[in-house]
Amino acid sequence: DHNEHWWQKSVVYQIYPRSFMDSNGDGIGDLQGIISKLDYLRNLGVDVIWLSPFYASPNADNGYDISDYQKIMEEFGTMEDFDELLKEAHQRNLKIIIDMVVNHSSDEHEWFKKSKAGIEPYRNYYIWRKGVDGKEPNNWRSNFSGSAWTYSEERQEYYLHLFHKKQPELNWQCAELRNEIYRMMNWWLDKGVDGFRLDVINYIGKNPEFPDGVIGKDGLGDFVPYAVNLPISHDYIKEMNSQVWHNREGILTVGETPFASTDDAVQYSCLDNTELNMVFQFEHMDLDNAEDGSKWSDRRIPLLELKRSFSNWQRKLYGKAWNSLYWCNHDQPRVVSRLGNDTDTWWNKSAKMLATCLHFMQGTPYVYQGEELGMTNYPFSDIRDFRDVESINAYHEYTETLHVDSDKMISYLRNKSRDNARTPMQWDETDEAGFTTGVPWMPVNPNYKVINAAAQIGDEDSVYNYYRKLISLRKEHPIIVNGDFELVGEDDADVFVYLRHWKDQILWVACNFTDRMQKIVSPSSNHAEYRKWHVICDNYSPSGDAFEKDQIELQPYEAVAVLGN
Ligand code: TEU
Ligand code: CA
Repeated sequence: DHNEHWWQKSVVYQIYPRSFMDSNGDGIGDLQGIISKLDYLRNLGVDVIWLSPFYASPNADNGYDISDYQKIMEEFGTMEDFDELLKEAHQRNLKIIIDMVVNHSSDEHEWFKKSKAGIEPYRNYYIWRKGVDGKEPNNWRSNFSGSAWTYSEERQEYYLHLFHKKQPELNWQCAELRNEIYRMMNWWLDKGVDGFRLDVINYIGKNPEFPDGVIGKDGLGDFVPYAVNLPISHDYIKEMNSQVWHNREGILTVGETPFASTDDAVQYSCLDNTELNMVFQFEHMDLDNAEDGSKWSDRRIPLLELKRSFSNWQRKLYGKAWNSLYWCNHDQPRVVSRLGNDTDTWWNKSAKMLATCLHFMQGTPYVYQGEELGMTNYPFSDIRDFRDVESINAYHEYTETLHVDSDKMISYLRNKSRDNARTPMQWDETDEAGFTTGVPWMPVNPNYKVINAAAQIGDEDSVYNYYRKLISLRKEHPIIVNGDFELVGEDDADVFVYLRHWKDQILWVACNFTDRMQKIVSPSSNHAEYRKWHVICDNYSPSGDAFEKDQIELQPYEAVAVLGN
């Protein structure tokens, strides 16, 4: 009655190579560094590795600006290193999916240089427009601040870039370009990679009229209605599916889709397998945005809104499409700081609680490097501490143009900056957390002597071993993969409780998001039809206990999962 796919039962681990492990002391993580940690990942129990970009790049956006899709970034190693990584991973039963950034390339890609020079067929590979009255073709704002158009003296036209000006948008209307991309993707699959994470894949189709967008506080306009989730993007994705992986076995595809609604996602990740296997949606990650929708704020996500959002996604996709589950990636602050409590007292418990809350929902869980150790946000205090172009540009725009107080802006960045995710992985308590023998490209979080892998692997009570347990429970209980979802107590602003049902089983999950005790009603009192209840996971006790009480008191940040049948 159900047809499970391997990727529905899998857990994916994301590696941001620059910050994972440095093998040669230059302060930059690399492919040999990753190879040296494959046994660590095997032990954690994950099935798939997602590698953030490792291709040739001038690094305006840490590799999300690719200058050659078939070359390895020199700092990361060689193609031989990549082949070795793939082989070593496969020997350990780990699959590798690679990050495909094909909405844009680097301006240093040969295609762009030739396009700029007007050479066929490249002329039309990017989105070029004449200016209007000596100004930009329209009012669109780039995601990294300022206009989304930059003028080329050489071509005497503007090109579109929804991100950095060194990330020109590729023109998906151009069939030669599309075929060139499919050829390149097939080349990687022929090499043996197991699939793709597709960067902003819902941005590839643009409205050819390029209308002005609604103006915000910076005087620039919003491109989203004209460049995100357009119907034509579905056509391109369907074409990519049929040209690249449709006739291959064992491939996993996940599309990064900011601003996707549940309806959009039902199309992108429909179980009919004509587009992608799953998406990364952003709704739950955008709940702490400022009032005007912009990213920069010092707010926290209200639990009621978080519950409403998850519940909506769990229910709308059920039986139709597939979602990914994530708290963290290289663009997001650390979840234990964001939604938990990273003080010494509650750090361990709240990191486990958040993991529990996410991992018992339906979808494919993603673990971002260091999340399994409960790594925290960085104590940023000065703009010079930041490396990320998004943060640095936003700081200048907010303090210089919008006249936001600089301390205020630093507090926004401390809350939301992508650099929180990019500090080096904390391997052990030696200098630079064992990440490098040299000077790391970005400072190590000063808490590495307490929070590190070496300290956690042998400690039964560690966040790491709790993640191991969650990952193995998913393999043990099909209800976690297949069950439907019911939110319990939607108006409770302190505790997140939900039920999953599957065949003759029920799974009850309760998570206390506060540092206070919380009284709640036990599932056994409302669901007498199930006779036997037992705890399969609890961050306060080793579990296995029978479970019959009517009223339960959850400890601060307690999370408990109970199976009934
Ligand atoms: O991210 C897409 C994206 O929209 C992000 O810029 C996101 O909005 C932002 O990080 C949150 O403020 C992808 C990649 O994941 C990101 O690292 C790249 O910078 C971006 O695309 C451009 O390639
Ligand atoms: Ca290195």
